[in-house]
Amino acid sequence: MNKSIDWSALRKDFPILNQEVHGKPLVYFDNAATSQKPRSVIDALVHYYERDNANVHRGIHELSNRSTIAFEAARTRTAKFLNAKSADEIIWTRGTTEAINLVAATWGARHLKSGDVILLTEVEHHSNLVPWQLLAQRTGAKIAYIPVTGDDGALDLTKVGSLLTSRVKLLSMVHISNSMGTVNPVAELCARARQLGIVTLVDGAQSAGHLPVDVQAIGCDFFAFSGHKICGPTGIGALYGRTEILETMPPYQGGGEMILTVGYQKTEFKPAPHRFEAGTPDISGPIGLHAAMDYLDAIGRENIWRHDQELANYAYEQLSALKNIRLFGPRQNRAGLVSFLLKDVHAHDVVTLADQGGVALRGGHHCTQPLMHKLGVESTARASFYFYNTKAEVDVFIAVIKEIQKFFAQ
Ligand code: 7TS
Repeated sequence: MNKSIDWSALRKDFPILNQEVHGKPLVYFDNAATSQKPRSVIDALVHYYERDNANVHRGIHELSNRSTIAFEAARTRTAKFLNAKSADEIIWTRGTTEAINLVAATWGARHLKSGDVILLTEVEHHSNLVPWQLLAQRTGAKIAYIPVTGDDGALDLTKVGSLLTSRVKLLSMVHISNSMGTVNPVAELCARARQLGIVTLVDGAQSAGHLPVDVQAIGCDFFAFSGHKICGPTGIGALYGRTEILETMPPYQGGGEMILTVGYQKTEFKPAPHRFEAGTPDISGPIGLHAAMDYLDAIGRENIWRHDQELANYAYEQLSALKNIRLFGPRQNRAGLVSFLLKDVHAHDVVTLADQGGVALRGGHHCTQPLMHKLGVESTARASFYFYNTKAEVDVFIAVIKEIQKFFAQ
């Protein structure tokens, strides 16, 4: 599909974008941290609380029925969003972090033992590192890493063959790096892992709302994402798990909702996905997320991806024309963000001064501390884009960066 879209007109759907910060029009370039929410998502939440609010799966009164229908419709919508085979492959979580922790706690507890290897990459977010380190401590498993080649944030694929040994039980990797903007070849890596019977997890926190995602085409066993990064509410996300593999996994937490029958000594659990969802869930979250997915797909994620890349390339080209700047991430096929350091200026100073110009950036290690250390830096400054951002905003950002350089050159 190649429709032409009036991107700046979409901005009207986002009430928050229409404001000034420190007397300057807000330029929101912290979308990798969280995205803004369109009116339709806000309205879906208000509608739910004003008309339908009730607990799900237990009442047989009208409001409970409405809530349950909307809650499960969101699950079906999520399956479609990821092209999963069935809604039963979608487990609600608080976000990407909890989704990965769920896999570590349940699949990991069942299938990993001492001496097994968990293969990760050196560009992972802490949420795809720490749960595996905790699991490795509990089980005696080891962690190995596909190395990064350098500032370009690319994986050294020449090392993959020797790393995929018979000891490896799981390959877990990020789809799009939040600190570099690299797009990893996840389908190729999943295919290689699958040939060896290795289970795969893709961290889709930065990809799900930015490009079309097809979990069957990627060929992963698990895929995790967060609703708040794709125009949905905070506190809701999902784990996709292939049915065959979910069936092998014990429950996550115990409590109401996830059981078939309970005795004083023994409990029989529901099948997936309900087995993994104990207690009253976040109900408004999936409903808001449903509205967000409808909103994104009305634009078309292939169009969003093209727009993201255009902005990132435009920003990257202008930043590379500056002196005394170190740029991170790939030149080609860059996701919608730029990551950089100005010589002799701390990333936090860049962010603080940019904020005075109305531009919201992020500075720090971006929860990728090991990667920062490997590249010999403490932090970078990052501008991350979404479809409601414009080239005119990138121009403001570049002007602000030039001002900051001038200020520090004095
Ligand atoms: N994985 C990646 C690649 C991420 O970018 C993030 C959040 C997470 C996992 C965790 O997602 P959560 O919703 O469970 O917190 N990334 C960022 C960021 O880049 N700045 O703030 C959060």
